Amino acid sequence: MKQPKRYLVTSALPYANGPVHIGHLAGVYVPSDIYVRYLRGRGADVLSICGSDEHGVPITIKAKKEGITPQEVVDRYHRIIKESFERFGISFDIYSRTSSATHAETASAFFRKLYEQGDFIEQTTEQYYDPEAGQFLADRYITGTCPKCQSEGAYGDQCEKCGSTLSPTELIEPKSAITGATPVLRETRHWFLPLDRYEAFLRQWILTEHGAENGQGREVWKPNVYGQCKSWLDGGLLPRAVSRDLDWGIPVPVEGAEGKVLYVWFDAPIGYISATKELFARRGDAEGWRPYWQDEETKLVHFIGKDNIVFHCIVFPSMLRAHGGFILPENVPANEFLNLENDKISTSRNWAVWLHEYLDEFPGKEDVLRYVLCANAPETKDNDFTWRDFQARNNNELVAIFGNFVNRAMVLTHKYFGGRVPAADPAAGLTEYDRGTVGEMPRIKAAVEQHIENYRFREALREMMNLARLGNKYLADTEPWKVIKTDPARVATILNVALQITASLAIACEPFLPFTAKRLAGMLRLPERRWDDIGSLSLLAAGHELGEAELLFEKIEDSAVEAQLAKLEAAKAANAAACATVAPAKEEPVQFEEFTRMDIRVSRVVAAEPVPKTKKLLKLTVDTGLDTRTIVSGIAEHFTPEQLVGRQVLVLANLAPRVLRGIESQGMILLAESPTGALSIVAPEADEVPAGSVVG
Ligand code: B3M
Ligand code: ZN
Repeated sequence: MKQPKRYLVTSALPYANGPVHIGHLAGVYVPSDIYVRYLRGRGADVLSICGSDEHGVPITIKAKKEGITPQEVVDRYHRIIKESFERFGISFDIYSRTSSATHAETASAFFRKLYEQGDFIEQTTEQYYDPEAGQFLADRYITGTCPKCQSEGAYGDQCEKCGSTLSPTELIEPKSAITGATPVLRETRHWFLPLDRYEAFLRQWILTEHGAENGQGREVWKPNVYGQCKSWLDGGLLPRAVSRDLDWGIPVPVEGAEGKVLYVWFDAPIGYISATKELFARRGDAEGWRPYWQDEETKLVHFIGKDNIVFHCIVFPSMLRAHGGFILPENVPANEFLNLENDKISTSRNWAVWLHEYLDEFPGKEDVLRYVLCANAPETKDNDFTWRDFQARNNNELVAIFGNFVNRAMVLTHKYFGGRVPAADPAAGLTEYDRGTVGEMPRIKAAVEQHIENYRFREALREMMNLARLGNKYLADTEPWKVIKTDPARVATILNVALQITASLAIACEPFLPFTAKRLAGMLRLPERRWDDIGSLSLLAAGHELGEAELLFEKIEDSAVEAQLAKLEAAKAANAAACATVAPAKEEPVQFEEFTRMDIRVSRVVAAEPVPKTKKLLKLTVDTGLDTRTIVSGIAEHFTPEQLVGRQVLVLANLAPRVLRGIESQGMILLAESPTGALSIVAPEADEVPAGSVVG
């Protein structure tokens, strides 16, 4: 589209049934925040809209589980999410919630308009009903045996074991998750949005206007988004129910709809509109929201994760189209998923890095996480977050490149020029090399712009860092610390150039690293600047007094990373323990990678003693070749301490530590158990292998 008059940027509304984790951040909130901060820097009229999604079945399930009301669930998580976004510097203009009165009105009015226009079809279908609880059951409320893989505990909409999509009536021996009763089929009436009626419109709008270069000046959608839309459209669209039998949500606002609420995916995207209204109501400008949603010259962009594509690209646009009078999104830059340490992030397994915990555990390091999540953003494919990579990017990039450059420029200026920006030598002027260096700045600026405007935030970040690299290289090549002895006037020029680059960096890094940008601008005493000042050689006037030099980034030590890894291992162990008590492990093949993660080492028992007041436990001291450590093993009924001391054993050395009877056990001895239950030690033949040898 041609230069928009204003921008409206929305970020997927997180469900208020749990806190936000790094997967959400990398997929949605970090990119959208970079985008809006950049636009603000350019002086654009832009709004960033978000809020909690407070309806839907998962919230009612959570409430039941915890014995509290759904309202209490959403109040709790809304607060946690809102606070952690604020602390993390996500700069929404409003963070609202879908339980607000404005939203109930807006969503009800939206539904009523479509209803009155005859845009819905009403259908009676048969659905499972829990006779004991006296209510219809949402798909997630029904569990049973998967018809595809026979595993138990499959849900009415999906089997998490084999990944099949299911419908509730396919489940073998279905049970209500509320009472355990066997559900019965009952008739129920619902409203459906006949998506098939919008197929032609959607094809034209998505495939033609937003498909490959179209010459109409519309933005071309990302291949993952376009591809998903195309396959939905090619598969043929069907009517979708927009109401549910549930007691939590926005009541269906028509006669005879008692006990029915709007489907959460009907009301949630309308939440973007409600939140915009609220924002302007707070500003005392009740009609101010209209141009953002109604003027064709507004550019609307939805930032979402890939699991939300169909709702934002097919369903919501069809709703907007049916309603009329609202603009459609110009782009929906959905990201793929972020994994954590090679495993899918999972709330139920607690395999996640939670934002509010990170903020507590790494105070002052908001930008480090923003940096790493952007550098690893799953823009075109799923990606992996690892704590080692987090550490390496901090230490090798933020500290060694960005921090180092800024610090050298500041410290040298304090040392040689009393903290005042030196004037470039008027006689000699800039050398050709200097000019080459400063000439790079506009190129870098343009590259960052290009990338951000095309939703390539990783590339944009890399270019921004090139500004720091440029400065670092400039100082390394010009060596002011040597030149000072012979030519102080030249050093004045060098540091003037270096400081101008530093000032440009303070502006360019703002969308990505807002906390750092602020501190850096403070150190430089740089007055408010706009994005377009990047590359200027007069950002800091000669004679301008700098503030004190402080370190922008600090090294992250191994111990910090190890603590995080141990925390994850503990989550895994807790989860494994919970699973083991629920159901015996299923025979699932182990992937080679899983096997290679086990660090099994030949070790020697150097001491052994019974654990007091226990029958089964021995406390062993073993030499793993790497270290000497304690392992508590339940083998006291099979071996005496004397039989063990001096023997070689195999130790699983990277098992998460566990505390048994107050003793921390740091590993596990491998044993073979015969069918009769006799235990024998598994070890290399007669001491031929030195301790520390790796088994695998
Ligand atoms: N709450 C789903 C999600 O968090 C949903 C997004 C709503 S955006 C209107 O994945
Ligand atoms: Zn299955």
